[in-house]
Amino acid sequence: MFQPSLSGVYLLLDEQWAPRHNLSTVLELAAGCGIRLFQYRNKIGSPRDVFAKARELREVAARLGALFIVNDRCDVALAVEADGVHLGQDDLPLDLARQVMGRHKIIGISTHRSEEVTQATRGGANYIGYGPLFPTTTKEAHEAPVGCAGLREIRSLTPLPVFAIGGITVDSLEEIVDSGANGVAVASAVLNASNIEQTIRDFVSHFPASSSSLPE
Ligand code: 3NM
Repeated sequence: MFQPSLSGVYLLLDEQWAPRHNLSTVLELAAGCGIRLFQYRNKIGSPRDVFAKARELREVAARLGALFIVNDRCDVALAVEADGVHLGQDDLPLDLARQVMGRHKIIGISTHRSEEVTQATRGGANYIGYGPLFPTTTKEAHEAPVGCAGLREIRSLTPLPVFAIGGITVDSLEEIVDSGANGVAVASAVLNASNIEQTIRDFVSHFPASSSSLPE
C-alpha cells in the first residue's frame, strides 16, 4: 500500500494570508529551514491563475525536495503533478477524489469531529488535519476550537498521521505533540511573523526527528 511518511511542520501558503510576501520566496526559505511539506491554497483565483501559481510553487518545492499539496482542487493537483490534494468536508468525496488522483497521490482531509476522523480513516485518506485546535482569525465562519483535549480524544481513532491545525503557535507545540499530533499545519504564526526565518526554525526544532516523504 502507498504509505507516505508525513509528520512535522506543514506550511499553508495562501496569498490572501500573506499579501506582503511572495509565496515562492517563503517556500524556498522554509524548505531551507527544514520544512518538507507545503500546501497551496487559493479559494478566489481563476482556475488559470491558480494553476499558474501552483505550477510555480510545485517547481520550487520539487527542486528543494519538499512535498507539495494543492488545496481543494484535484484537477490543479494533477495538472501540476503535485504530490497530492487536501480536501475539506465539502470538497469531492474521498472515494471520488481517490479515483481522480489515483493510488499513488497523497490525499489529506480536514476533520473537525470524531465521526469525520473515522470516515477519513476508513475511506483511505493518507493523513488528516484536525482542528481548529485553537481560535483563529485566519479562517472565517469556522467551527468551535477542539483544543488539545479534542486531539487526545481522536488520537486513538486513527493510525493516520494527524496534523493539528488552527491558531497554532510555537508556544503550544509541546502540548500538541504530547497530545499525540504527528505534526502541525500552520499559516499565520509563520506568515505574519516579524522574523519568518527564526519562527520557522523554532517550529521545526520541535520536530527534530520528523520529515515528510513519499515511499521509496
Ligand atoms: N483549516 P492559522 S483552521 C485552513 O480547522 C484552516 O480545518 C482549519 O491558519 C481547520 O495557522 C485553518 O493561521 C486556518 O490559524 C489555519
